[in-house]
Amino acid sequence: INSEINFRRTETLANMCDERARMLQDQFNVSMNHVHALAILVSTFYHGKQPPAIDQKTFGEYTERTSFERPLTSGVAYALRVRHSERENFEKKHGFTIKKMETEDQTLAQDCDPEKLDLSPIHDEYAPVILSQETVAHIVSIDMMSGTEDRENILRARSSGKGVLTSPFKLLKSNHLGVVLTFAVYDTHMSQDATPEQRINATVGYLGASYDVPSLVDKLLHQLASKQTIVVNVYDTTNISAAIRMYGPNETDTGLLHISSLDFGDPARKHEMHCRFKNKP
Ligand code: WA2
Repeated sequence: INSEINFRRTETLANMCDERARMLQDQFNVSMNHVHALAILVSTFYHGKQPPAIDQKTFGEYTERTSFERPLTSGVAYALRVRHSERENFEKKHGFTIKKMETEDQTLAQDCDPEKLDLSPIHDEYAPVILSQETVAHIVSIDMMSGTEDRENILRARSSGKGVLTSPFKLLKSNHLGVVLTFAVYDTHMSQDATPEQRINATVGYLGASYDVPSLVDKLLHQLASKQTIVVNVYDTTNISAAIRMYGPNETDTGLLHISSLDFGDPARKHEMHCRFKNKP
């Protein structure tokens, strides 16, 4: 009888965990498709029209009104590719200087001389944000290539033509770990078999979405009944020997554990969901 009970418990935990993992994965996939569609929108109406048919006001309104289509995202933004030779013209035209991304410590330290410190130093090229959803308005004018994770994402997105994900990192103006999803925008339609070099040359900008993982996964799990029965953790397991906890409490319990796989659509990143019962039998 005991082994029968244990068998049922194991099965229940597996079902609950798999259901939650599938929900999270599906919602992520849905929002990824809509971010992809936004990249095509920018390509069509910003780059495809002269002058551009989208400005900050239009982009802000449209992305706010369609945010229901991008569950789990905290905001979307568009960064333009700017060569160093174009920097002066760009800054004049847009009426702002290209800023570099700062860590919190730097932001606190720069109180003495804010103007100078946040200017982006000279590089071959930049990716300043020019359009944003209201929720991430604080990244407008910041060079996304000046942040390690954002830069890596931009380079991988433009050479692959695919949606790519960062590893978890602390997003600007957020106290949580999050991830950023990036799609490159090209100046011509790219065929499926375009080479990385052709893609890099045709790149005109980057459409990205940020995911504040803890608050958004919380929201998702709260929709389910019996939330009180199990403890859920989400990990980035890309580096197996150094998994990063993206969601949930420190795992101290040694009881029954079920691991469900999670596929967020970027083959370069691996994720897992770990579930445990809250109470011992
Ligand atoms: N968006 C929001 N908060 C952030 C962030 C980000 N990146 N990086 C750090 N905190 C415009 O890939 C292009 C969005 C980057 C896209």
